[in-house]
Amino acid sequence: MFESNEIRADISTKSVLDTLDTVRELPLPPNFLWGAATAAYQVEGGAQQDGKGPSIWDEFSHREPSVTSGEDGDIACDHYNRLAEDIALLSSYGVDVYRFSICWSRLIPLGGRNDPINEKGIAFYNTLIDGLIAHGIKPAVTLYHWDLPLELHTRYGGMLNSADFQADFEHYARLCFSRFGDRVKQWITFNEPYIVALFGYHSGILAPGHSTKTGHDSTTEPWRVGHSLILAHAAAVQTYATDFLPSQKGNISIVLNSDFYEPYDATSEADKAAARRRLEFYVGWFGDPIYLGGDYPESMRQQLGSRLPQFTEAEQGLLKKTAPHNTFYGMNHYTSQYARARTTPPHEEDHTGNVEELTTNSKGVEIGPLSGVSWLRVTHKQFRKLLNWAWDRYQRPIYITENGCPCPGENSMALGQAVDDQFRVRYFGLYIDAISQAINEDGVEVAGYYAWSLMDNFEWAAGYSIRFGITHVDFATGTRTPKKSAAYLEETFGKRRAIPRNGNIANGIP
Ligand code: GBH
Repeated sequence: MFESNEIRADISTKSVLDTLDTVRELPLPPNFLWGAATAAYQVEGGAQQDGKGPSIWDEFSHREPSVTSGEDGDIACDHYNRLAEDIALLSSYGVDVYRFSICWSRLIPLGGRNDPINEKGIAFYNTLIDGLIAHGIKPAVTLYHWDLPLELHTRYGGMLNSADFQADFEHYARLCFSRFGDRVKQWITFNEPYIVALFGYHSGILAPGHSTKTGHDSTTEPWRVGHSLILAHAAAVQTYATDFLPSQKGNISIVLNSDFYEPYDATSEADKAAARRRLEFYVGWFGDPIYLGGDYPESMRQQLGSRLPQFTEAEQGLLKKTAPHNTFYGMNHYTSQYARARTTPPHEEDHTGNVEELTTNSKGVEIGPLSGVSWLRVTHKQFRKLLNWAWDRYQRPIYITENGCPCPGENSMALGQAVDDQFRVRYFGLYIDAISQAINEDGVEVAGYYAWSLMDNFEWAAGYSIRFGITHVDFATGTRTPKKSAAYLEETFGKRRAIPRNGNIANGIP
């Protein structure tokens, strides 16, 4: 499964650049926000510092025999010990926003609602938040980016236990709102629930590594985990809306990721339906209950039957009540694929809506040029379509909470070549053009763009070999070196926004 992460050192960046479209530098609204994003386990390190408890990723990345790249996040970018330097770096890039995640087991080492709180963990995030604000940078905080306190997994199966997980997450969220909410105005509960449920409990590529191969029931676990995530999200939103919103006046929502899907055969009704169904299984799974306050998409109910949990009446009430408090749509987006309807009945473990996912269509046309990782092709035109799809369905201002790519062959380049990241510059430029078109030509509300990632980091199961940063990190020494894409982002957002950035306009969070 890791072959799919192979880098493409065989392709020279120049010849690949020739296959990419030209950037048009189309305009953006003056109050459009831009920034950079990271996640705790991918950058912090300090795995055992200052009372932090272990998370499922500490356990998973050390599991023997190795089930990932063999690398771990013990040190990662050592961000935990280089905080001042990294805030200065962000400031030098001129970002409006920094999206980071809080490591739950730094605040509550055992994770549970009756477990002790670690004030040193709170102090770390206070220093970060205060440092950002002192530099005029808005913090956007993710409560959960995949690092569940290990104890909750051992104690009751983590997200497989909806009631306990909901209660513990609500308690952790409340702690964060009460300690940080005076200064944090954009909250994200969960990063990519789809990936948590399917990569954690179906393919087993991510922690905790459940799959049929490892003796777990992948025909039911992902759907139960998804259910728990939706309910825990709703509980946190309810708590925020009731106890914090009146005084703190911030925003809260979730981040949903997905590819966009084009029909494999553009003339086939079955493939067109397959492309629509694929998005319902990807995004509607979470988006419909959360933003529409409704049930799972009908297509999912039909295929999954009793394996898809039911919402009780009380749960439905909670979803209805909290739906309007999700004031934005957080979108992580990287790439797109073709969807082809399968002609055989769905396999019990199918999670796609019985759709085959392909990179080449019926006419032999590739969806887009390959980046430095096999799952990511440059598909900016499909990005514009996904923005329209999300806006039409959910009618919330969209924040692109992650977008980025590794350059072909980047990991095997010398520093001087790696920081001259023209492929990434072009990718950013094209995707930002797509945002401009969605806003100005299609009437979609897009309010911000957070590049993934501030710096090269621990790319989960792929370890350190896949680099998404706008900053190069030498993992042996921790040395940071800005790449050209960092300067490009500052320059392009400066140019595209009608008036130059100043203290007054970076205030666009609705
Ligand atoms: C995001 O997920 C994550 O939020 C972020 O932490 C991560 O660093 C970033 O993407 C870049 O990957 O190896 O063929 O099995 C995006 C969704 C899910 C896309 C896992 C890649 C692995 C495909 N990702 N998927 S494969």
